[in-house]
Amino acid sequence: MFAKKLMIGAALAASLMSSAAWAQDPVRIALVAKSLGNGFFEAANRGAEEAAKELGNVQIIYTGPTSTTAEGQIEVINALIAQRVNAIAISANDPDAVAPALKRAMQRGITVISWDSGVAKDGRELHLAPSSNELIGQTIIKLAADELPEGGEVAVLSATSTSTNQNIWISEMNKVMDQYPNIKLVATVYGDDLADKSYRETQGLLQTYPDLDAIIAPTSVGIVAAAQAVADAGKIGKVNVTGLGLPSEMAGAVESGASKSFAIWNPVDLGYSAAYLAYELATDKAEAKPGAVISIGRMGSVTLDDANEAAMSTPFKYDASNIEEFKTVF
Ligand code: RAM
Repeated sequence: MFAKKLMIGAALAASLMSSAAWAQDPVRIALVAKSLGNGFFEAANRGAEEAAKELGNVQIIYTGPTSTTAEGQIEVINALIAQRVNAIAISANDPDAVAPALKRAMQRGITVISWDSGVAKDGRELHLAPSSNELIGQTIIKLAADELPEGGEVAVLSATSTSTNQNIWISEMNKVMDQYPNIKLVATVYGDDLADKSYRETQGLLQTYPDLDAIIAPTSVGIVAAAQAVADAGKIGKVNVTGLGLPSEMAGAVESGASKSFAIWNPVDLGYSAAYLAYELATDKAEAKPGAVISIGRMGSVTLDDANEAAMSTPFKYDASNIEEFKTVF
């Protein structure tokens, strides 16, 4: 009898101890990049770490596939489900292909959000876009057009052909092309956010379109490679490379003149905001539903639209006048 009581007591103590230990377990948030080795996602990870420090008791697991494929991300997601993380915040290589794996994660109680590059609505609780898609689409063509007062030929060097964010931005850009009757969009090619493929695709554009005046690369990997290919082809001053890039990676291209200007939002702030949102949902401080106003800490708050989407801020233009100041920031 006594022994039995002792055993019950021990079991109770053990379960109390484990629940106390559970209470101290960190909230584990996986930040899933399109691929590893991309400076944009590394900057976002710095922001996520910043949010973790501010929130306390949060662990960021920065991960992603080695190349920008949905298959690679599905493997990563399955591993995160097995690790029983509390939240997954993903920038998707394909809006649909990763959705089934993410649905499985949600069924197991894992919070799932997308950020940067979205997941189909049923595969995530909310999506955080860096900025308004319309604004980004309008910005990238304006950057090219502003340097071509007489008009000219423009080509797009994108990331992967399934990338949610670039595809939306390009379609928003296409919607306003009639505002630029002198600008002819001659081609759209895909460098898959790989430096070497982006470089080769740029070489292909330069060969196929000898009169090309500008390349719009709405990808931080593509824009650097395109600027390099233009410089190597001796076409600085003839072909202007613009789009979206990191000041730290584009400083040389601005200095050489291969890129007159480009734009981007702050990727550190974006990673910070994504981690913050994942935390708010995972700890039940907020619920993802249309109209919800959710805190993003030092960045303020976001309000979810009917599709549970929100945008963080506006893109900022970088050129010779400010690149020195920002190249050490991100
Ligand atoms: C690349 C990625 C990312 C995009 C930036 C601008 O790093 O494609 O998704 O937001 O470029």
